[in-house]
Amino acid sequence: MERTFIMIKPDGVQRGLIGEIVGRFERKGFRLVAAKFLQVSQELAEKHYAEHLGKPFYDNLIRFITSGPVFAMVWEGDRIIALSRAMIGKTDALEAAPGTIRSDFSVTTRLNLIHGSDSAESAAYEIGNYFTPEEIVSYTKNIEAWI
Ligand code: RTP
Ligand code: MG
Repeated sequence: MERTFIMIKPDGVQRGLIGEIVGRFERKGFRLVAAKFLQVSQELAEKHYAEHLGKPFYDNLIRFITSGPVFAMVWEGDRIIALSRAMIGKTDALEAAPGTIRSDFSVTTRLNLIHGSDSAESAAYEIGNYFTPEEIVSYTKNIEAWI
C-alpha cells in the first residue's frame, strides 16, 4: 500500500473542481487519509518546488501556487503514485491523454489544476511538508456496513 500527496492548485479551487477531482479519486477506489484547505506561504511554496529552482518557469510557478487557497490531501492505495499520475495526465493539456484530469479540464501548462507526487521519495517529502503524522488517519473502508 502506497501513500501519495495530491494537491488541487489555486485554479482548481477557483474553478470549483474540488468535488470533481476528489470524486475521481474516491471512485477509483483510493482512500483519503488526510486533507487540508490552506493558503500556501512563500516558504512552503519554495520547499514544495525546490526541485525547480533556477528553471525559467520557477518564479511564475511560485507566484501561481501562492496566489490563492489550495486543497492538499494524502491518499492511500496500491500503486497509487503511478496510478494518480496517470489519472492526472501529462503537464501540458495538449499532451495529456483523453479522460485524464488535465485533458478534461485544463488548457495551459501553467494552470494545470492539480499536483501529484512523482515518486515514493517525493511523496514522503511532500506529505511531510504539509502534514504532521498525527494529521494522517488510519481506517478501513466497508461500504456495505454504512448503507
Ligand atoms: P506538478 O509537479 O505540479 O504535479 O506537475 P508535473 O509534475 O506534471 O510538472 P513538473 O515538471 O513537476 O512542473 C511543475 C509545474 O511547473 C509548471 N511548469 N511550467 N515549461 C513550462 O512552462 C512549465 N513546465 C512546468 C507547471 O505548472 C507544472 O505543473
Ligand atoms: Mg512535478
